[in-house]
Amino acid sequence: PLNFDYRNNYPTLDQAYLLIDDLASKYSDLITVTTLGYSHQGRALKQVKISKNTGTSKPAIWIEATTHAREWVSLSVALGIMHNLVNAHGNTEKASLDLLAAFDWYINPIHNPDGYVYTHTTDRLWRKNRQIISGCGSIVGVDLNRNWDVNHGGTGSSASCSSDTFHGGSPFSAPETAALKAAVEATPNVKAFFSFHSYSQLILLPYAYTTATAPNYNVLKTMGDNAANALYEVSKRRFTVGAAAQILYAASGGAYDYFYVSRGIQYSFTYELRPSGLPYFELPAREIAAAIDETWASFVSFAEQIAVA
Ligand code: 0X9
Ligand code: ZN
Repeated sequence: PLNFDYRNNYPTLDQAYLLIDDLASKYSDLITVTTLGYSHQGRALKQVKISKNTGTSKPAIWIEATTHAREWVSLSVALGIMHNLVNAHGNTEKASLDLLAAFDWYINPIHNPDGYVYTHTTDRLWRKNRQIISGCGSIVGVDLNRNWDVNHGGTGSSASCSSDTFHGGSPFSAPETAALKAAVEATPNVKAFFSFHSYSQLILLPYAYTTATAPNYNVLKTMGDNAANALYEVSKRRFTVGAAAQILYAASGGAYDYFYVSRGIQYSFTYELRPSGLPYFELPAREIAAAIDETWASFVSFAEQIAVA
């Protein structure tokens, strides 16, 4: 069995995929790993389903991480969530809720494997995927968090190939977003969706694409505040909670807005994990464990609140 210490080291793509397969074979009664699609360069996009057979159908919660290649801690947190969900079969120390009795969990821990590999081999601060686009010459890459079909091409995204927020030629022109869209939409009864990014220490609520206030903003704000308080209890770190376009910046074509606006998923959130500022995307490996533990506390709080919402 693989012995990779994901709480203190950042894995390569191969190490992360081995770790996921290893966890799945160890908890084969709970975890099913499938391939939800393929990246531009042909890498598998892994889908991890965590589900306890209780003889009842449960609402689903979807999670995606590592959309932006350089945001390595988002993968670490996704790995931490998977481990924590299965290690105590969803009954965790802090949770009053049996997380596996309440929900089926679906995780795409590395939404952008091509970009992730590139950050390990060539450019630590690469953000987009590595897609070759007709009309862009030798300039590659689509910002996967601008490629979804929600005000595509609008505010906070760029039509320029060389931009880090290049939205791509059309919605779902990136194979990664098209595949995740299809996978989520093939999942029955999705109650919540979470995207994990870094950095800034924020819990973002809809909308990102407009500064308008979302219909259930007050409910989401209360949930987010409770989650941020749970996080604070663990690490004394403050995460700010609010609508993305109001507290960060407006950005069209994002995943969590898509599921909220276009698919009617009422509980849709984006985390911006630690740090709050410097050293930005390059969170030291010695902080991974703390990032996992604080995020987990807030995530459990979200799950408990969503279960009764
Ligand atoms: O710009 C993004 O896609 C996210 N920030 S990041 O630094 N991780 O790239 C924010 C996404 C949600 N918020 C907005 N779209 N405003
Ligand atoms: Zn990001």
